[in-house]
Amino acid sequence: MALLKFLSVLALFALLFVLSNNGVEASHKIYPRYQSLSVDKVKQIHRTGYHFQPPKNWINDPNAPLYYKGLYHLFYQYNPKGAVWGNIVWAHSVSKDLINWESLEPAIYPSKWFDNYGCWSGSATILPNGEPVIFYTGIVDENNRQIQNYAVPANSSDPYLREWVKPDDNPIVYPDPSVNASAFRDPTTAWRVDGHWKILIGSKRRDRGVAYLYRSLDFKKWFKAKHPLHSVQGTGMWECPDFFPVTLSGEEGLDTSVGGSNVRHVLKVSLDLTRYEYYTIGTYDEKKDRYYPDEALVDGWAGLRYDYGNFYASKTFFDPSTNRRILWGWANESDSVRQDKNKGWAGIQLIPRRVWLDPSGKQLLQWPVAELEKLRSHNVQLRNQKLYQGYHVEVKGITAAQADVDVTFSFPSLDKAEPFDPKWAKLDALDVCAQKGSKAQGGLGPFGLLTLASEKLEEFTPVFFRVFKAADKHKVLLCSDARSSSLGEGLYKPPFAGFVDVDLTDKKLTLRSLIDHSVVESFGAGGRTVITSRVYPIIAVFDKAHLFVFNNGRETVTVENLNAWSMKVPVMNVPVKS
Ligand code: DQQ
Repeated sequence: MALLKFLSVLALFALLFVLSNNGVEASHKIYPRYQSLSVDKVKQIHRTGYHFQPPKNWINDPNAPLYYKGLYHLFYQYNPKGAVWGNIVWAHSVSKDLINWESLEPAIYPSKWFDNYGCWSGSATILPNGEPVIFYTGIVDENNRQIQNYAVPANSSDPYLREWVKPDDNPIVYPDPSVNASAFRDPTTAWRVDGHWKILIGSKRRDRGVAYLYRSLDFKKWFKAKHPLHSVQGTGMWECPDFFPVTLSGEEGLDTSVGGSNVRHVLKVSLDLTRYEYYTIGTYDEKKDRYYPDEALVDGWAGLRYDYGNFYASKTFFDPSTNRRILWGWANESDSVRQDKNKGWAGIQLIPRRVWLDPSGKQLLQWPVAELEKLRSHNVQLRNQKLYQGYHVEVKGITAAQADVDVTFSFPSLDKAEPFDPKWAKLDALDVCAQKGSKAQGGLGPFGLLTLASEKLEEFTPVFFRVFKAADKHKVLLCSDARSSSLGEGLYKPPFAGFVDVDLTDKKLTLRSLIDHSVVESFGAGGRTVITSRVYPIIAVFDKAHLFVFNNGRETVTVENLNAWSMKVPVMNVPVKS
């Protein structure tokens, strides 16, 4: 009887869903001329050497990362027919170490009425019996109306999880008439409190970003909670929400259902309007199912970011084999759609990062997974290299187009730091970086790395610090500035920047940059501020790329210790041998 009642409610919702317009609107840009234009030739020049990418075509969001029976799985949004967004399926790769990847056939692709127009982003949950379930967004019509579906492995004894089935009781969640049906997507990993499972779905109400909460007792029937977990006026559509606990004591990651007094929660959202993300750290009230971000943090566009550069649609997962929480993020191209079509590929996944709570509790810290270090080969070092004003010194002997660099700078005092103009308090770090680039002489800084540089510096991407003296304390700016990165045309070459909340008592700043042909991922001060730039040099390519350390500040800076490694090429999406 109860089942009958449930089915009729479901049928009513289905009917309402089909009949109603639910505020449908266009959101994802379609390129009819290009989206199914098959790629005959892939241009090699800016392809990455050790970042995750398939042999050709378009990729976007990382989906449902998970660890199962000794293998890491990464699914991702993929266009099997072309190099621009469209025809989206879930491509699937597996790895033993997060660095070497083998590819499998797409796991989830349009095949049912509830996903015929696309299989958009989603997440995986590992059930108490150890088996994974995927939740994803199905597109049901040309207007991109969205519902949530689930898929399970056809054979859970297969560690490769090759085949996924979509049971007949799909979909699991319809947008009710109060929800904007074309802005209702990207279900999170589920977590469980007192026997109740919960998930979030990203959405918006007018220009308010919303994370709707759904609950279930049996993981099949899902009911919308009376109020969202959280929402913020003026932030627009929240894509790819991610909600997870972090421990107050140490660096270990926690399974998504862990709660208690030793835990804080993180809510990250990807802002469709700005195409960047922000996160807050806060308290999750498990009884009321409400999330309260810490008051000292900005809960909006100017909030904390995992990455102040080209980084979007990210997702974390808990790795039970090493007790880490690992973050995946997608970096789009910064060239034009036409150039992508000509390259035959677009998009990379950035190197997975371990994330944990800074002991201050005020922000997260990130670091590339340790497995990346297996790719380090030839090593060169600089020790106690003084950088006087105007100096740049080449780091010779490595493949500068494909490298990992880790450097500690020191300075004798903070006295020469330039004053921080109070007017800048209203500006983004990015605007300060735009005004005070790497070439403008400073007091303490700019100093740092010139990555992907041509020998005569016609092209270079500087990653650098500038230290300012504000009324109450010093302010450290980290910039990754693409403005001089290429002589090529039709490219987006922004300066990216973030402030670094770091203690300068020891008068040192560290920087690690992962350089890989068309991407530079930089971790300032041990992962306190991270910035990714996509760049397309035309001179500084392959063995014509150089790496320098530089200083354009009046204060002399010392490279206390620099290690740079040439990076090897991992196995990258070679099909699994069956
Ligand atoms: N990309 C997916 C959506 C998601 C967006 C579609 C974020 O599910 O909201 O490819 O990049």
